[in-house]
Amino acid sequence: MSQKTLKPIYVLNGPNLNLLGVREPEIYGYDTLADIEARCKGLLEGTEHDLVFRQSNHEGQLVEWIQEARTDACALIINPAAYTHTSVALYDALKALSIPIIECHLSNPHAREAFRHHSYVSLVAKGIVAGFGSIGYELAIRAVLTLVK
Ligand code: CA2
Repeated sequence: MSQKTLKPIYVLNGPNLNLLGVREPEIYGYDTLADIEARCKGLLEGTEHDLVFRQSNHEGQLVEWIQEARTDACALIINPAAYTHTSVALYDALKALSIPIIECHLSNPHAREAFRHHSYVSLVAKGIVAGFGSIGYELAIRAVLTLVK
């Protein structure tokens, strides 16, 4: 098995995204998180980057992984889910990173309830992908590959 020579791309997912493909497909689509992970992995075949793809329902766990990404990742793609709109803790953790951060959403939060219109994460994101469903993750991976080249 050959070792990849460059740091991995981290993809972190926030609360309830483990329910993807199981509940509310009219908003979030039919793909599961495992389907999305497999397609993102496929995009990294033939590159020197591995994928670290994780989901947690816990804010503190996400903070720990963001801190880990500071040293271990070349870039971070994050769908913070509801914490997008509420979490100063995630914002503070993200602010400490010097790698590119891409904010990724399945839906377009700006076309939804007013409480989804503000994002703490956007303040520190290099770019945002939203509203394209699960392929948004692949668009984010492609953006990262261009950014870290
Ligand atoms: O559109 C997105 O990706 C969101 O980050 C999804 C969050 C929402 O709070 C954000 O405003 C926008 C919600 C994730 C909940 O995921 C579920 C998936 C399937 C069934 C139920 C919830």
